[in-house]
Amino acid sequence: MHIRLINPNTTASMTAKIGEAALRVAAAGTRTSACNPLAGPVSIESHFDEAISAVGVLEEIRRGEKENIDAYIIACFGDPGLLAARELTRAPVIGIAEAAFHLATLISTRFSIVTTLGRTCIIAEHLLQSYGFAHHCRRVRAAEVPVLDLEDDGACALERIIEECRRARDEDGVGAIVLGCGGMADLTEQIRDAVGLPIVEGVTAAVKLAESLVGLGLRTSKHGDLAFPRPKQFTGRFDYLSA
Ligand code: 2AL
Repeated sequence: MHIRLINPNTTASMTAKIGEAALRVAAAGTRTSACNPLAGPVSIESHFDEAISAVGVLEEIRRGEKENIDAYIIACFGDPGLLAARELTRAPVIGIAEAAFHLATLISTRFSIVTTLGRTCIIAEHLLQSYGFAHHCRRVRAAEVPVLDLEDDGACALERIIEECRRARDEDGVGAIVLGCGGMADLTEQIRDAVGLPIVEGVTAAVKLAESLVGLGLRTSKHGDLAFPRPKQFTGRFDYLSA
């Protein structure tokens, strides 16, 4: 099976890191590949960034459909474009936030999220509400680390994330912590060792869920709202999407 990880931002070093994290947990016989859109924001840390990045995600799904991809992962914690992506393919499409939420509920009764900037907390809170996980999450916390600081060894990002995870452990009464950014995919073990709680990381969670769905022959339902979009004309610079 071939799992395609789509990093919705355009930072190639983060895409490579996401690809390496996927490779580390993929089963023998699972092929993984990682890509990012050519155009879009270098990091996603606002509603605006998310909206623009979603177009790039959908273009990557359309490209993947010519390559017989078996499952897609949207590797940004806002899961940008998730439902629209599901409309474009029969392959399972998994967002890293939803993957992490699902796995966290299986190993703890309550979890907290530690994400990047405070302004992105609302994005995770909206997802918890819309996915039905709000009661499982005690608190969404921010380490106040800009996303691209995760690409900069000198930025002390790891230390700040560990500090915030320790506060979650000591103050929130949670059994597990969910990491709130795809760019944290290489930090899981170090954070777990420093904090002493299970740390659920979305990229790796999504790979194992994708393998499960493909292995079980479960594909995106085309019955109802996730059916392929009705063919129609698109005008202007979206003309290439016209049927
Ligand atoms: C993210 C993420 O996962 N990738 C990105 O660019 N922004 N999410 C976040 N909360 O910072």
